[in-house]
Amino acid sequence: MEQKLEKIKKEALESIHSAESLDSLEEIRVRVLGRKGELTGILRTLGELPAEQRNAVGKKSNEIKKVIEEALDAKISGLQQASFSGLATSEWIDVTLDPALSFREKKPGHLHPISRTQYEIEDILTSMGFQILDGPEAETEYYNFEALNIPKFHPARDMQDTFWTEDGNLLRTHTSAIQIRGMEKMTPPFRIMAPGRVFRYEATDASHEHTFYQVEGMMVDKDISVAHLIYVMEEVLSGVFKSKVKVRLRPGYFPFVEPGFELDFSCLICGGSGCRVCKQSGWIEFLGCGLVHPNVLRAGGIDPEKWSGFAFGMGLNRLIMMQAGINDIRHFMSGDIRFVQQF
Ligand code: FA5
Repeated sequence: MEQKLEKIKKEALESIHSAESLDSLEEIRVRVLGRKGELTGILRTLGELPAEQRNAVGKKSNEIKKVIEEALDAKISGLQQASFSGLATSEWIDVTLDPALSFREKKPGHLHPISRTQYEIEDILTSMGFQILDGPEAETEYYNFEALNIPKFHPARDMQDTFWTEDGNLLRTHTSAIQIRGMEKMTPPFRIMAPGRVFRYEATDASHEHTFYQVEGMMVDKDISVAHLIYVMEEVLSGVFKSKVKVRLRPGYFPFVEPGFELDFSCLICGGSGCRVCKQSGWIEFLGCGLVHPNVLRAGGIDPEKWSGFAFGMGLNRLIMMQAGINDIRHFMSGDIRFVQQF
């Protein structure tokens, strides 16, 4: 037994000596002195030893325990001391460094142009009483098409090429899907807006992306007319461009509005006299809008005999392209930091 005790002591002191971290010292303590440790095991079985051995082994075990504990304590304080003195070299700050220099090296981040314009539009619309709603990017066919008066096999589905999921759902092709979700939640009268990312299964070019951003707006109240729509659109655009903007409507077809319109705004570059950007027309094509179709109100649980509404859906990417003179929509998704840093 004595030999066994000496062996435990020798091995423990050797491992303590060569330990390089507080964690490994803790492992040694548990291995030797822990509840199931080597030395604790011997102390526990003292009662089973013959009386003449019991005292001697008990005394020896306790002496060894003390020696090991002292060695552990000494090594722990040694390691702690060493780590404190190492702080001076590992965590120093050069107080003489020019703060302007270090600031330039670490450029602070800023909002992506899409987020910035989205927040601006949110501010303008919420100041007019519009409430911001959110909806899922992976949608059901019902919310994206059917409830919007676009039944299966309707040719209008071809206007928005769709990414279908294997389980028969889809990636929303427009934020109009949130119109129905909104109507289900709200009680008229209400004004809602929904910014979000949308997806279309189409080939990309300088003005078409497969993933882009839209902002949807919808107002439902008594006797809503096209005049309300025009007023809200002029307010939004004048706010975004920070100067008075005029809009005009042309007939446009979207199954979820009747009448439906394409909305253009007066070209800010030439003031309406005609230039390259507006293709000499004085107007820039901007978004789709109209008065909410009675079938859509009904799908949202709203009585079209009592209530009417307008809705619009604008493309954020193209708006920012016009604002900032960006000539290719694919820059937004390129992940090129040089593009984002310009804003
Ligand atoms: C729609 O998405 C309708 N939901 C808009 C609407 C809402 C009409 C409410 C009536 C009432 P459209 O497919 O035209 O419509 O898209 C709206 C805007 O999204 C376009 O004006 C354009 O700015 C942008 N957009 C459409 N397709 C792309 C594309 N592939 N890449 C980038 N922007 C696009």
